[in-house]
Amino acid sequence: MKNTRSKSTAAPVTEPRSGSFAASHSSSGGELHEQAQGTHAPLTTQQGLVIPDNQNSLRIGPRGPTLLEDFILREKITHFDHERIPERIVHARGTGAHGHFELTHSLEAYTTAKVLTEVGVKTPVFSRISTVAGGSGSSDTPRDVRGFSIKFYTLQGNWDLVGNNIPVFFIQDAVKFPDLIHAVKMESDRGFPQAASAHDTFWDFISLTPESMHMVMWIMSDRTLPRSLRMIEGFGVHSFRLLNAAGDSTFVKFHWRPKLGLQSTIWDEAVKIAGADPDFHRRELFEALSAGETAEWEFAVQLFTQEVADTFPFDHLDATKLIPEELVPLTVIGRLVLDRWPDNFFAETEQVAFCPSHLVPGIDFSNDPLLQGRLFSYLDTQLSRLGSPNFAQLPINAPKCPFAHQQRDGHMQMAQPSGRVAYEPSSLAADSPRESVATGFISATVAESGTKGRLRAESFADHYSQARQFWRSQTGHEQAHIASALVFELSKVEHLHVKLAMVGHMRHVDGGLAQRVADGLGLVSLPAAPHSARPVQNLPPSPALQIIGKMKDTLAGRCIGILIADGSDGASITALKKAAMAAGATVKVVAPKVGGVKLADGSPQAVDGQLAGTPSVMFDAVAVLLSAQAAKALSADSAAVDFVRNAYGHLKAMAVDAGGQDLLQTCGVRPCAGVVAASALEEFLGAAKTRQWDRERSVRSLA
Ligand code: HDE
Repeated sequence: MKNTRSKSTAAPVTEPRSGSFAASHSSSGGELHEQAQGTHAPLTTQQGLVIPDNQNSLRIGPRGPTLLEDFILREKITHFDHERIPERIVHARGTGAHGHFELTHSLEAYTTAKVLTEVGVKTPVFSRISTVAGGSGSSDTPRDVRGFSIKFYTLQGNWDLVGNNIPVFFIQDAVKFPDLIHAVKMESDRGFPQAASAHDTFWDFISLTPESMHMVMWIMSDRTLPRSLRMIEGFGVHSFRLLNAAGDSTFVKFHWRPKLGLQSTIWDEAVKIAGADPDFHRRELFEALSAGETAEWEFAVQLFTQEVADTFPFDHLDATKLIPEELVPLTVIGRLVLDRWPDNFFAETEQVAFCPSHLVPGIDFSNDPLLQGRLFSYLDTQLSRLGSPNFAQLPINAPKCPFAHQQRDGHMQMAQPSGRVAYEPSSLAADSPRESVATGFISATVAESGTKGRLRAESFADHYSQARQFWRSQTGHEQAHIASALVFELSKVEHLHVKLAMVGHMRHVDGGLAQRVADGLGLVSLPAAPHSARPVQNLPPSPALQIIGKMKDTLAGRCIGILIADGSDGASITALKKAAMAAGATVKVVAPKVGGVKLADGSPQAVDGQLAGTPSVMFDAVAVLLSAQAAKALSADSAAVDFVRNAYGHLKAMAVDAGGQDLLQTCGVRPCAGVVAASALEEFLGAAKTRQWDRERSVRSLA
């Protein structure tokens, strides 16, 4: 932490430390201090005391005991001992970035929230994208929902939109959330598996919770395997209300649509990425922002009245349901741009405190029982995580508009309010803050009445129709991935009755799906379907629910890996690099040694990654440009063979020269769509924009 100690009063940075170890030996301490001479502020304790020696603790004699008196050692170690705060019980693993939101279309007719009415105004934001089940040190690519939270620092106070990359949720009532999370997290007795839903307790809970079947379809799809944090959609999930100046309210659902399009990895790839680079998503965003790129989304709304909602074949207050775009179209109203990596991960990404209850005038909650429960949970969790009711004073959480309240004291109070008035109203301080009905937050005036009880609405009882709609909306490739994911997950379940119960539920979704999963599990017969409270409806397919249909025809955000070795042809490398970068891709060169290679003409070529540490799962498409001699040598190197086989198996475009072709042959890769000559640059770059889906059945058995 830096302080304001002025240079003139600062002690010299490097003073001779006679008798100390560092002074008489050229250890790292001695050398570093020499290099640093005159360029750094002096290191101090938290109290501002300059530290003369940061390499040795205070002891009696060079080999004697350490003294308890060493308050500098104790301050440093004590601080270190307390450097972790409790991680989030869910969404512990997250990546954050700063940016802004710009409104392009005013919702003035619907709301008084300035952030949604003042076109062109750039509202600063901080966003955090997370996985749900794993701990903060878990990998980036498990099969999991992604949290997508945005804190808008608006002129009327902070607005937190705390959503997910999936528009529906597992449960209808907040009271089930602890059960759901206990079931999906590591099992209580054994402490595993980490960040994985493929285990008994999760599927046991799900099999007994029919309302989760729609969400199950989403989590078994490739939506839970994003290619990049910049390539996910986002959803506010619940219905909210917008309130206009007249006090009229309109329901709204919030959507984020990624500029780079929706893209996912495939399961085998995601598993291998977790080993190759557990920070795959965090690193990708870091590198993109560092290179001056951005992460961008369109912000869109679905607006509807109670009268329109009454015509839906489901209840919009039920968070296990979505409103198909075909039923209520999306209106794009703005753009979110993330362009700045935080200065400090802990201070910003870890300490940021999102609460769905952080609202601005003109936006209000609906009665969705899941949302209602969340309004309590988040403030409570921040108190436990951040340890103080003063968490809003942390720079990442503080509003950027004027604020004034009478809340005082408490653990880690940073402000020093003056004066004797800490209450409202007061006649003693003329300038003390007062309530303001004209600009304040007003709740929607909604009449509520009813019998008190632990109730669930009848309109929440249809658990399968939208699950079926989701299934029927997918392409054949996506259906195969969903069926295979169910087989994979249930194959990890030890209890047969749980597997049978899940296949039974699938019968309500689609008979063919149930049969495919049963076959994949090796069941001899189809189990009975459970009782369904409502007949399952055949809702019309919604193509907007696909991923493949939403991939964009672009190389932006995609990364091409070129495998080379000594003797590779420099001209081919340069031509490929140039064309790929001109088309918007990034390019990384991989070789057996990170020190570089000697090209065919004897010139040196720098490389970005060592082959053994940079497998092809890091890339969206690959090129293999090798001399005949290098191809022969690499055919005996498993890293090279895996590079080729995995790129092929993960349905990637591949460009090869003659040497590359030799290696492909050794790896058993035959010429097929998407495997092209390195000279056919245009064809290769076209294929690199997508996956070669038709190849899949020839490389993998799918359910
Ligand atoms: Fe959360 N959720 N949640 N959740 N949630 C938390 O708050 C909770 C739900 C979501 O990047 C916790 O600060 C309950 C739905 C995100 O910091 C906690 C229920 C959706 C994040 C909590 C839900 C979400 C959280 C843990 C059922 C999508 C990460 C740490 C009623 C709309 C925020 C924290 C970040 C985090 C409670 C369900 C999204 C415990 C009780 C539905 C993106 O308060």
